[in-house]
Amino acid sequence: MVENFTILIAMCKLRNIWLSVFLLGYTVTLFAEDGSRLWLRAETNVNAEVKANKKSPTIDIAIEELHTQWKGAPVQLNIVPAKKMPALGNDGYAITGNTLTGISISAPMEQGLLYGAYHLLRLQAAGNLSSAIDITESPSYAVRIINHWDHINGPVTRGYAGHSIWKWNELPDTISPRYKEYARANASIGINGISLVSVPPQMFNADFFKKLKAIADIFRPYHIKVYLGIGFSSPMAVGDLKTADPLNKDVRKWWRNKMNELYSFIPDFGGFVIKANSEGASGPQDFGRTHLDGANMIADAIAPHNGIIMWRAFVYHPTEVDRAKQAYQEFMPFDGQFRSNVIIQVKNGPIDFQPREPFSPLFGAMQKTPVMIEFQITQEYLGFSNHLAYLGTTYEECLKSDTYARGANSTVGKATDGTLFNYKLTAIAGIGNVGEDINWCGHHFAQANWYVFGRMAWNNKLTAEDVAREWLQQTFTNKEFVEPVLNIMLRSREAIVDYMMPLGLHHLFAWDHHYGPEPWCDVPGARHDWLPSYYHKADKIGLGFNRSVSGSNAVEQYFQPLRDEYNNIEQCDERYLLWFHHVSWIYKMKSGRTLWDELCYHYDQGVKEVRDFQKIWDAMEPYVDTERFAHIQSKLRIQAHDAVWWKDACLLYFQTFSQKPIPYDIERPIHNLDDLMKIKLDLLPHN
Ligand code: BDP
Repeated sequence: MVENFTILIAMCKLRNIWLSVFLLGYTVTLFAEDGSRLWLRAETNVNAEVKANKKSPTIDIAIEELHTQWKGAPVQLNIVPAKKMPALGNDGYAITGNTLTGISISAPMEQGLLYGAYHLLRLQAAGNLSSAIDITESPSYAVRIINHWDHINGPVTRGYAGHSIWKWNELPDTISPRYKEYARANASIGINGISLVSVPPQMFNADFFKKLKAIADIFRPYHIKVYLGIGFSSPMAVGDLKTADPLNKDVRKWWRNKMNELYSFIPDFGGFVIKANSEGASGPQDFGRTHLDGANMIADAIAPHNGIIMWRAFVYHPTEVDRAKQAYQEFMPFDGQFRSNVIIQVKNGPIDFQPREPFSPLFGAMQKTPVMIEFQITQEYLGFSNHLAYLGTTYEECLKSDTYARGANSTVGKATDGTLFNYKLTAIAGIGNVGEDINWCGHHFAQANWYVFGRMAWNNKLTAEDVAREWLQQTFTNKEFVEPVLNIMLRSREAIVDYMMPLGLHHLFAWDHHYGPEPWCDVPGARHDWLPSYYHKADKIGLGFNRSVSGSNAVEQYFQPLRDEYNNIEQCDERYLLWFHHVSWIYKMKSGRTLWDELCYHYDQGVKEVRDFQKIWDAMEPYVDTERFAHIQSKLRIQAHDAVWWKDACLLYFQTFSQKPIPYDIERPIHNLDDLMKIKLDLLPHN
C-alpha cells in the first residue's frame, strides 16, 4: 500500500508519460495478490480522529486500527462501569452514533473496545455500513480457541499449508513478524485462545516456557491467551517419577510444582488441551484410573492460577462396541463430577470430522458438566488444501441441530453456550489450518474456514451465508463477483459429500492419509475400526452401518423424538441413512429410486457440481486479480479430477456388491477399478 502511494506521487512529480506507464506496470506487480493479508485488506493510510478515556496496550491497538483505517466521523472509545452494561459480560461492546457525526464504542473491559473496533472496520470493509449505528454484541462462548496440531520440530498433523508457523528453535531471541500478524487476524474475528503445540514432556521446562512467554507477550495485547497440549504421563517421561497415576501424592505434587513454574513465566497462561487414552496417547486408564481422576487431578493443580482443562472426549478402542457409541459411554457416567475448571471437548460428530456426520450425542446429554464443540478447520477429510470446501455450512448444521434435550429447539448451540444448562464455563475449539504458506492456509478459500470459525464462535447464530458474504466482500471485492462465488461456497461442502460419501456413508478414505478413496482398503493386522469396511459394511444385500435398535443401538444415545426418527428407516433423514441403517440395494428412497440408483446419482451430482464451480469461477476472471484467479482455477481443476476419481472408485467398488448397472443417463466411469486399487499416495502431505 505504502509503496503504491509513493509511486503515484513519484508519477505526478515526474510528469513523464513513459516513465509513468512503466511505473504503472510496476504498481501492478507490487500489488500481486498472494493472500497474505487475509481478510484484512483495508487501506491503512487514513488519518481518523480516535480518542479513548483510558490507556492500555490493547486500547492502543484499537486506536491504531481505527486511526489508520476508519473513514467515518471521529470515534470515541469508552471503558464504562460493568454495572452500567451488565449484559455485555467481559468481552462485549456497544457501538452507537452516526458515521457522519461521531461514533462511540463502549465496553466494560478493554478487549470489548478492541472487538468493537474490529466490528466497525469489518462493516466498513465489507461495505455494510449504514450511517446510523446501534450495535450491541457479546460472544456466545467465553473461550474461543484454535487448537494447533503442530509438532515442536515443524510438521503439522493434518496441516496442508506447510510447516508450523512457530519457530521454537529460534525463540525467544528471534520473533517472526507472523506471530503478531496471526494474533491480529485472530483478534479481528474474536478468537481469544490459541493452543500452540503439544509439548513433548522432556521439553516441558523453563527453556520452553521462556519461548512460550515470548509469544504470550505478543498475544496479550490482542487478548489472546496461550494454551498447550500436554501428555498425561509427563511426570514419568521426564524421568522424575515412576508413575503418572493421578491419585499418587507425588504425581499430584509434580503437577502443582510444574504449574507454579509455568505460571511464573506466563501469569495469564490459559490451560491445557488434553488427549488422554486416545489413539495410543497415555492417560489415567494406564494406571487403572478414570478420565475423571485424570482431569480433576490436573484441574486441581492449575486451579490456583485460574487455568482450565479442556479434556478431549475423542476416545475409542477396537472392541465390539460401535465406535460411534464409545465417547458417550465413557463420559456420561461422570457427568457432574468434574471440577469446575474442566470442560469436555467433543468433536462435532461421533466419529471423526467426516464430510457429514450427525451431531455427537454428548451434546445435550451432559448437562451438569460443561461440554464444548471441537470443529475441524483444517480439511483433513475434505480434500486438504486442494478442494474448495466452505465449512460454514457444516458448522451451522451442527450448531442448529436439535438435540431435544429440553424439548424441541434445544439446539447444539444452546446446549453448549450455557443457554440450556447452567454451565459456568463455555468454550468452542477449532483445529487450525494455518502454516508457513504465504497465504497461510494453502487454498485461498480455506481462509474462509478460519474466518467463519471465529465468527460463529463469537456468535453461534450467524448463518454460513452471511459470514461467507462478508468474508468475500472483505477478501476479494464488493462487485458482481460476490453472489456467484457465494453460491459456490454454499454448495461446496454438499458437493464434497456427494462425490465422496453421500447418504450417511463415512470413512471410505485411504489408509492414513485421508485424501483419496479406498473403500476396499484392507491392511493385514490393522485395527478393524480403522478400515472402511467397518463403516460401510457393503455386502450382497446392501450398504450401511446398522446403528438402529436391531444393530449397535447407537440411536439410544439420542433424545426422543430423534431416537425414533433415526431408528426408523422410513423416517430417518436420508442424509444419515447409511450412518444408521444397513439398507438393501433395492430399497425405495424418497425420490422413488432404489438405493443403488440414488447413490449413483449423488456421486454424479458431486462431479457435476465441481464442473459448475469451474465454469462460475472462470467467468469471474474480470473481477479477480490474476494471481488468485489462476491459483484457485488450478485448484478447481484438481478438485474436478479428484471428484471423478472418488465417484468411479466408490461406484465401481460398491457395484461389485450390488451387481447393478450404473443408471444409463449418468456419465460412465473413466477408470478401471483394478487401476484405482493400485493407487498409493505416499507422497501426499500428512502428519
Ligand atoms: C484425527 C486425526 C488424527 C488426530 C485425531 C485427534 O486423523 O491425526 O490425532 O483426529 O483428534 O482426525 O486427535
